[in-house]
Amino acid sequence: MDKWTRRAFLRASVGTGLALSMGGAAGFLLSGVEAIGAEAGGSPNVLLIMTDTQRLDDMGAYGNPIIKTPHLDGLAEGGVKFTGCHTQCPACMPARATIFTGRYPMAHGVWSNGVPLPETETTLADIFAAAGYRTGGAGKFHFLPHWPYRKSDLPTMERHPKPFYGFQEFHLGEDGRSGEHHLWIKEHHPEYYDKPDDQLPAEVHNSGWTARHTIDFITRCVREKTPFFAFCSFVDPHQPYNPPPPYGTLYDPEDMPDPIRRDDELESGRFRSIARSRNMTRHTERLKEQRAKHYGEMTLIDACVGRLIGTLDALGVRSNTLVVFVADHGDMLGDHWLWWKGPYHYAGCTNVPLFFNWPGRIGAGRTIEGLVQQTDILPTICELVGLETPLGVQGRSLAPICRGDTDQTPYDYAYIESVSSGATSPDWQGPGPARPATDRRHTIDTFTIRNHKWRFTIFSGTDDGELYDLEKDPNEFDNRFHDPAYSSMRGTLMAVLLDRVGRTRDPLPARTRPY
Ligand SMILES: [Ca+2]
Repeated sequence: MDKWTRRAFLRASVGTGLALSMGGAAGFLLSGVEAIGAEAGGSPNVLLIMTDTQRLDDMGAYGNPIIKTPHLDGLAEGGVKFTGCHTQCPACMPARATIFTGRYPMAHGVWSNGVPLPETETTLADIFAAAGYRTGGAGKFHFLPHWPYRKSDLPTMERHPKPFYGFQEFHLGEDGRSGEHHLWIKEHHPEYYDKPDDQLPAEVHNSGWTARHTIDFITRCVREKTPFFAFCSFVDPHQPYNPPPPYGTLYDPEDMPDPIRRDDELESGRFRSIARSRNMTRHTERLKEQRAKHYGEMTLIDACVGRLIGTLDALGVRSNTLVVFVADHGDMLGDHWLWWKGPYHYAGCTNVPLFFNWPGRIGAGRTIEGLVQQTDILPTICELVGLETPLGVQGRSLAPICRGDTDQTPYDYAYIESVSSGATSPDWQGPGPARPATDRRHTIDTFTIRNHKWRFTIFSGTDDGELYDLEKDPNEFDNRFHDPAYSSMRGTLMAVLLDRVGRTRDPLPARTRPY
């Protein structure tokens, strides 16, 4: 079945689940969860939990001795934890599109924030809906652009009475208190409408709201004996870092680690102009205050995850539910004088936590250090629950690793790209005038391969790049790209990189005639 035919098939299948889910949505959020009793049999459920802008080391289970994430740690240590997962693009929309399609940015087409996920792509939710599952999600999807933070006109189920990228039920609470979360506060908690996040009760905050919708969805599915694919997607610990009480004061800034950086990077580093323009990153004390609040946002998320897992336990479906956790990308948090995320392919920005937990089905306590990618999440979930992976998926299934058949990951190198374009569509709604598609004057694309020994990056259209010898220089300080001592290795890595660039393309649109 080609992509177009398959899409039509999925659309038809999704429609059949809609009436049920719309009816169920009328029942509002539960204050508590009643035990249903018997363990549900039949098709296994899936709970995909995602965070936004979480580094690998923003979790106790990944070696952070300060941050408190006991529920996430328990899940990670009770399953298979990957330490070598890299995003294929350190930006929200491309990373999410990759996780949901199992395809590289140059295949699904979401090469940057601001590009909608094409309707022709098949998402995880499409696959589960077609298999007879109930599909529901809450929180940050970011399949559609946010800019300029349209507070009220993002899709809601009322306004968009059809599945949203395969989700029969969806509650969008995207960045900047927008979408349905914004509307909900306005209607149900007007006293907090003008308050910043750090003055909200945790239950009104986006994280609490996202968890509650997910809990409500799961509870209804179990009661109606329908297998579910649930997506619980937290907007945090994305900036601004301002968690509600008590999470904003949970950590002492003095306890925060120093950023990984060196003075000479401000003079000669690739991103020195960006680093210099962000005055805040100069001040270590201020950085540590922000990091303490970033950690606070993670601990609130962890409390929410504890409630999600408690719900699965109370409903008796824990052992029939695959739980998957991943972040879309990392955060520089002051490393290399940089902040947030961007086309920086340092580990702080690209290396994300990923684990699979399924008591009795996935062995506990295993840590896999080999390289894996966000492209692999979709085929892994499909294989673990017994669904066929659609044609066109480019990632590799990690199910054999999860089952304990092997510790060997499918890659010698992870691949990362950040592409840019000066051109904008005629529908451009950002600052400044629209620029024609032929305007490529500002295009510099960044392509990277990395493993545990090397990080190699090229900037297209220039003779510049980055080459770090990670065994000698794990913090990516000394760029050997132009070092004659590394010229042979540079050639070898260039060949590997060009091969990956070529193999990640998927020409679109599909042709309609032989010639
Ligand atoms: Ca935040």
